[in-house]
Amino acid sequence: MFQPELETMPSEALRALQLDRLRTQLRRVYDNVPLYRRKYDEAGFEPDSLETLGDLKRVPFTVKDDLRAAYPFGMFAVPLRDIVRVHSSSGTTGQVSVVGYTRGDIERWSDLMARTFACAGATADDIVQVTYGYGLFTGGLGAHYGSERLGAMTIPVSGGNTARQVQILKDFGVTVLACTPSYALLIAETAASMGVDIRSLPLKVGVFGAEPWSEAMRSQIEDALGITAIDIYGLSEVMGPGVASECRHKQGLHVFEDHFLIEILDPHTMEPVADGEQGEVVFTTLTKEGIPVIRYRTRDISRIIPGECACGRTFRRMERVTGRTDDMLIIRGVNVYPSQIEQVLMGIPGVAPHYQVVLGKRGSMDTVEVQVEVGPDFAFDEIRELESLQRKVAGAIASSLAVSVDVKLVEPRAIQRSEGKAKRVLDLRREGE
Ligand code: DLL
Repeated sequence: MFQPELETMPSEALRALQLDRLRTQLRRVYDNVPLYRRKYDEAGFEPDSLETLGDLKRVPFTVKDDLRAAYPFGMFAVPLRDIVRVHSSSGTTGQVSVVGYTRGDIERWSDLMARTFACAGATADDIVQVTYGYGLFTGGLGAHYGSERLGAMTIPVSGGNTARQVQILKDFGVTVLACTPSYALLIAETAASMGVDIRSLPLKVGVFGAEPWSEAMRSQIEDALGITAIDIYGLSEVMGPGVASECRHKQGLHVFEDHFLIEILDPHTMEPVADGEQGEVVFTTLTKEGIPVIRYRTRDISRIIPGECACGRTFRRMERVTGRTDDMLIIRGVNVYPSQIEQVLMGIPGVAPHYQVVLGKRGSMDTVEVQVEVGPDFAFDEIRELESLQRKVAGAIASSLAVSVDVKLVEPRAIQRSEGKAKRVLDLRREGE
């Protein structure tokens, strides 16, 4: 562990620390950010009136539109001269949100990312290839500072140029790879086409996140690269990567609760769900100075995994994020996340781990087509085999998810590869796409 005294804190002490930090944080946002002052005044919420963590339910939410409306710096809680860095959310639609970090924020973020690498089993002896994009995206620089803080040798490759990624992995004897899970698969695929046996390299662990991925995808990646794959989670508005991380037990992601308060709420009623139930993840930052967020609605769906973890960390664990409320497909009334489709696809022999869900329209009817690549050894011109596999895929989706979708098998490499976050849903119903 990178900070064992904090990571194993008894839960009573942790709750007391959280309450203390929360009270300070509420006072700071009320005094320094007009949006919070206005919201709290309107709701009749007096920041100093918070006496227990349970009182949090009286505090108004913060949503992505608040950050967008405040573009670029309107929600910063410190003067701009105290901000030493900005990043932005990847925002595929509309205005991006800009987040600012004080020197103290960068310090804490570095510690939390060092914790993340340590959670994955990395130490100062490791050689870390950072393949998350450097730039406004939080992935690259976040991982970079954490890896350096841990004392590991850090290679700032950033994303792209996959052949060079493979060359560096091999030549530098890289032991830890940090990138999106979909890019890890592309690296494996590229290595194979270059004649590099990636499984025999010193690479032993992957620190993967920034997009939803299924347990079945994890097995595929672990198998293709010959490594242990660890899920890491975070979001720009809350800090970037380093909000939660799996440990070597891979039984959910420890939320770094000394810095972030997690709530799981029913996305319709916004009431807490019962322990262990799924809901929308809502975070409150407890130590951020540049742009604290209070009860920020992430739209990510997860649940708290009850019980203790064998690693000894006392921070509660959230389950891997299945998807975002805005990625959820409603297929003939059934709610489905692309990652659930992925989980089914990955269990079918002959199918490759590359897929896309294409939404279209036939007349006034919405259509859903799952396009998935066949494996490299599949005889694509054998019509009968193709049809049989197609039926098998459609049948597996129907029986696991209770929805019927059109399935289209496509040739190897027909699905566009991604060097960052994979685009799993292609919506042709919208104009301009
Ligand atoms: O993706 C931060 C990050 C970088 C996390 C590198 C992990 C590794 P954003 O670009 O703001 O920040 O996107 C945040 O990505 O709300 C989730 O929907 C999704 N996401 C992030 N990590 C995971 C994960 C970074 N492990 C949004 N599993 C979040 C599923 C994830 N979804």
